[in-house]
Amino acid sequence: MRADFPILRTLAHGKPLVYLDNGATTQKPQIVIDATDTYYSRENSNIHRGVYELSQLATTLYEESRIKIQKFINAAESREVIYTKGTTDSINLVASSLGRSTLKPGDEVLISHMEHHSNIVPWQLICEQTGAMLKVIPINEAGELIFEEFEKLLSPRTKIVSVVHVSNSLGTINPVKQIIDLAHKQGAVVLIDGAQWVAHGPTDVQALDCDFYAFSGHKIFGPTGIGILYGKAKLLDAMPPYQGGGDMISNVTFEKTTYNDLPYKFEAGTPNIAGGIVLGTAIDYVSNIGLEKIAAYEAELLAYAQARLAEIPGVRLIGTAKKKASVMSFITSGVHPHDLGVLLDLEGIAVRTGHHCCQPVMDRFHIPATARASMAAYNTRDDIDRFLAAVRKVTASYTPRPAQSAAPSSSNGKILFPPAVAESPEAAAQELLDNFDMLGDWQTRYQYLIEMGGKLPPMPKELKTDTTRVHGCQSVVHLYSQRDPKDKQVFNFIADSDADIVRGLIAILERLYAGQKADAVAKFDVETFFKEIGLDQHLSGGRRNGLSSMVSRIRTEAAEKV
Ligand code: C6P
Repeated sequence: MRADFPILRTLAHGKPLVYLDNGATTQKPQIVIDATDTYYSRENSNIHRGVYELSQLATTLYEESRIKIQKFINAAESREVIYTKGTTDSINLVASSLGRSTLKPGDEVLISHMEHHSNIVPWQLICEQTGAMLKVIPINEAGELIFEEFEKLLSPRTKIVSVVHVSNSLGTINPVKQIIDLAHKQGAVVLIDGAQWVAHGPTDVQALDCDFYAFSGHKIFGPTGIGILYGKAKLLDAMPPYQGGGDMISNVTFEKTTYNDLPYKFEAGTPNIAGGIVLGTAIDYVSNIGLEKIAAYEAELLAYAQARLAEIPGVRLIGTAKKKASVMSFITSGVHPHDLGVLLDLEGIAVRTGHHCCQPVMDRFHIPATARASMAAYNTRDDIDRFLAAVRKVTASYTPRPAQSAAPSSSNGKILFPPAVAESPEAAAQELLDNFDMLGDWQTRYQYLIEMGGKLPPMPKELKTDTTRVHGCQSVVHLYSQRDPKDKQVFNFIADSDADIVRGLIAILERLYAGQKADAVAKFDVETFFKEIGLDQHLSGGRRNGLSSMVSRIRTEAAEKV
């Protein structure tokens, strides 16, 4: 199977790529890449509209793909398969159409504590609009849904139950069949978020008897921007359209519009035609391998990986459910997950770090983030061994920031602001550029950043408030500033973060700006500096945004504080 995925033969930081971020998106086999090429080279045209041959070809391929997907999830009819942009879009469709048209004050929508934001926020929006109430099924320390609490929360007021099949942040496989059966006894309809399941085991929506099932193409070896909402025809037929536009209508006059039949009623506008067709190719690919086989293989790989990961000193697994899919979320005692992610990347290993769009899960475990290795059928024991070796190496060699050895930034209640390191931000920038030039490759530069972060004096706890919090950063960042009492032109600041790599960036900002005149802060062209030093290219998008948020906070405070 590995041979089918060209990207798995590429290098990351000069080392063979070990891709363990399949929960975010899976890689694509050559057959899927080729199908996209074929579509745009030979089959492209709009569907359901043209009388000419090419349009009919594209329409046929698109509708044949729908049938493949119908068979793949064992839906009773192909009109129960709605093309969407992805899981998020599918859930929003149900919340907006069914939720808005049926929910009333006093009704309840039941979700679980382990939901992805895309199965929380759409329901919050609809509950706000309809007066219905959102209720949450709690989870235990292992990250399993507490079934007795679910039973207690279920009542005739429960109109919709929307739960995840497999948690993306914990790996828990939920007992969805039991959930569906119990919810049906109370007359509730049930949506299952299958984003993290479909590529990892067989799906049979009729056997499950779920009312809706949502998933994304890109997590099952297919393209991004395409997903599926399965819905029982009886329910979909009764639901009002969610979006208006071309293709979803039967007849339009200014007085009255009538709507198309299923599935088109929910597919307004020109869809992702290539995506729909190529998703069919991805489904063929995975079906030919066999989902039962994939499930068995991944279970074995997880058992191998998880037991060994848990043995590494300082590692704590978050999510230890008895029934788990191939996802390992973990934290380590010394290294912030964001720093760990950067250091693993330097070893050629791609994992995701952060809250995984599950902030309530992080809050439940009182942690800001985890590192997450999520496996797919093409991962091997060799991948796992390299990942484990890298985690061992990073955690063993990482020197946790010794709070005492760094100079405190407060003494006897007086804040010790760092002084200017050069006569102007431009001069400080030149020194930094010279330093970075000497460091050579980005591996060394990252290490240097992390070391700089380690040396940054910690910010006094009492200054870490909501007012000093800088929003827009992936990690927690606080920034406190003041004009120098002796020279009101001088801008002083300190900042801190829970991730050393971000502290390294703060150290750079301190060298540039701290102790400089406020007007020099305003004038300094930091964007050009970031380009020259290479930070614009070598930081991830999220971290670049975080850096921009810190810079704009510094500029604003330098301009405002007198
Ligand atoms: N989780 C992850 O790294 P979209 O973005 O619409 O394709 O899928 C949203 C979604 C919904 N439910 C679950 C359980 C999910 O895991 C995801 C996507 C990715 O975990 C990206 S945040």
